[in-house]
Amino acid sequence: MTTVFVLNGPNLNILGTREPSIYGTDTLASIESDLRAQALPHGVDIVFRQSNHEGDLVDWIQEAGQAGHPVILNAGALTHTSIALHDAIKAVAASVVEVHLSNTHRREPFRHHSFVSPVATGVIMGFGARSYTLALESILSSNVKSNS
Ligand code: DHK
Repeated sequence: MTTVFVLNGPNLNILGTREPSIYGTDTLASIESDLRAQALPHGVDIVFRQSNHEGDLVDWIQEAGQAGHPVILNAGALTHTSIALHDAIKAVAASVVEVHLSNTHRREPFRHHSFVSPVATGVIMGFGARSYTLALESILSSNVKSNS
C-alpha cells in the first residue's frame, strides 16, 4: 500500500473559522500537512481532497476503491444523508475509516445515524484533528488493509 485517500465533504473547507467550539481551530490545510508528515516516513503518499458536492465524493471513493487504496472519509453532513456514498463504498469494496472531528453522538439526534458506518472498517470521532491522525495510524499499522 503506497497511497491513502483522505476525502472531506461539505463545509470542511472552512474549518478553523467554522463553529470552533465544536470543530476546533485547526484548518483543513493544517490537517493535510500533519497527515503528510505522518505518512512520509512510511513511504506513503496522501491524496487529500475536499468537496461540497456529493458526486465528487462518489467519484473519488470509486477511484480509490478501484485502485485498492484505503480511504479516510469525513463526509460531513453527507454522513447522515447519503445512500449514494454508502452504495459507492459497497460497490467498489473500498476500505474506509470514517472520521469526524466531533462526537456526533453527543450532538443533535439527526447526527446520530451514519450511512457510512455500516460499510466502514472502523469509525473514529470526537478527537478533533487527531481523529484523522488516529485513522492514519490505524492504516499505517495495517489494522486496515488495502483491498488490492
Ligand atoms: C462534520 C460535519 O460537517 C457535520 O455535518 C457532521 C462532522 C460532523 C465532524 O464532526 O467532523 O455531523
